Amino acid sequence: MRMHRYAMFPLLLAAACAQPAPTPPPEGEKSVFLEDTGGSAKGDLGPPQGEPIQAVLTHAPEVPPPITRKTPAKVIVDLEVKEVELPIAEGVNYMFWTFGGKVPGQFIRVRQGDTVEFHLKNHPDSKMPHNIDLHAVTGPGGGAASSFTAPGHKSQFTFKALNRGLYVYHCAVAPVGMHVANGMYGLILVEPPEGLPKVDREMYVMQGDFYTVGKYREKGLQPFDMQKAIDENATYVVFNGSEGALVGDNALKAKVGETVRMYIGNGGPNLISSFHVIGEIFDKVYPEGGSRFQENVQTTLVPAGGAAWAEFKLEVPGTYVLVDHSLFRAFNKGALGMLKVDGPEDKTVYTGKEVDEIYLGDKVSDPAPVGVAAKSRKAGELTLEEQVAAGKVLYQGTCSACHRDNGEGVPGAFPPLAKADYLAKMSQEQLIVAILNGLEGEITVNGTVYNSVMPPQSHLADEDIANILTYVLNSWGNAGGQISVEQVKAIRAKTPRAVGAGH
Ligand code: HEC
Ligand SMILES: [Cu+2]
Repeated sequence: MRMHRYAMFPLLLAAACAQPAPTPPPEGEKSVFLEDTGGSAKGDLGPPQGEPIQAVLTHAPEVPPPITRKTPAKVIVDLEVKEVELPIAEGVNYMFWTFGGKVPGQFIRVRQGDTVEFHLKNHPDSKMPHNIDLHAVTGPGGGAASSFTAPGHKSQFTFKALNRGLYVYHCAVAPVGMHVANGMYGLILVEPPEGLPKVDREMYVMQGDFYTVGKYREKGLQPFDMQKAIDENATYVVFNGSEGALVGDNALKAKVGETVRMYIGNGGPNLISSFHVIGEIFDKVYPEGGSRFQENVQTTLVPAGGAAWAEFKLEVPGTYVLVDHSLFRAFNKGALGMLKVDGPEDKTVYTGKEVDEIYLGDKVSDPAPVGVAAKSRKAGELTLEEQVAAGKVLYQGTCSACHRDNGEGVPGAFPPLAKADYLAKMSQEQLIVAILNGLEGEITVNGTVYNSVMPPQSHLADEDIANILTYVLNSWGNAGGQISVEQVKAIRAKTPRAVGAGH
């Protein structure tokens, strides 16, 4: 690609002669403008001026402040690689490899024409060597070969940011896929010389796919699974490094009337994101992080190792849900975030109720009890109350869509679980089998005949099934009882899988 770009030089240079360059370089400076494409020109704007500047780096979802400088500078970026154990989901930890201590890596912001002096440090506690390949670099490997850094070492290289745009950076030490799968990516914005139009808020959201030995939400510290990664069979697909990064109290926030610029990256390593905000239309999208924009966009494709940014105005309050619109990723692998917008209603734009609790399932309630129960079980001190509390959260995310929060079901469609005589007659084993393999055919519950299908729920972890059923048995006037993980595990092991059941 880079070769190709240079091969076209003479041709584009000739075309550029006919048009004035958008921001002329200082007198006498050599520069290369290709073509006036509304601020997209590539160019060396001359040598850095003034004292070197230390780049402000931010953790997602924060973005460094806009650059107001009118001249190129020497910008120093100090980025530290750390291998850290952090939650990827409630009660589930993962050993992330990070640029700056979190996933995604810290956001870097420079101006086109800046000379970037890059310092990469690898923390002494790291187990692995790491490096950095910035897609904003013009030069072999994007900096990778010059930045190979062993634990407890630091490296330095310098590049000139010739092209404006929003770029991914990532580690490129072999096995590259594994370093990226462990969270080694972030974004660097190269602002055009004239800057970007002013907006009220900027935010940083980056998607990534993760591969763990345990299944989705299986508790404890989960190791990386190389085979799943090779098979592109993601266990988690998340925004900003964990399932909970942008939900509940961590939701993104804005106010009615504000304009938002959302920088969206995708670290991959494997999956392409169909990025969508439920209830919003992107007024503008700069696809692939390039110079030109598209307008009135619903869902924008963000490639693995690519980026885009979206700009939109918020007209009405409420909770806007960020998803990868490959929906099983959103609802079964974690690719779900929230933008909470406060302010006055505008009934002429939208009238209705806001968050749909069933649609969002357990994402709206506090998942903390699930983690508490997992910890207690590990310590061998799990109580009935803890199981019930965890089961309630999980029930709301899975069963309540049909059986409702109050266990009353929906007349004619979904049988009640509250004071259900059918449930009361089931043995604990039958109950577990029904969850694993689903239930179909005619059944009579509290005098009403149902002849429908309950889909298998075997994607749930053993621990989650135990907690949900314990909650159901102890709620709404049911007879009580307790179901353990060991019971579920044993029954799963000897129960033949129903057609269509996962895992
Ligand atoms: C997609 C809708 C749906 C979901 C989700 C669902 N069920 Fe069901 N469930 C049904 C239907 C429909 C039946 C009746 C099946 C039949 O007619 O044979 C049923 C039957 C049952 C029964 C036996 C009948 C009764 O009322 O006692 C139990 C117990 C039960 N479900 C528990 C659960 C639990 C626990 C969950 C969550 C892990 C769950 N279900 C999730 C639709 C669902
Ligand atoms: Cu690495």
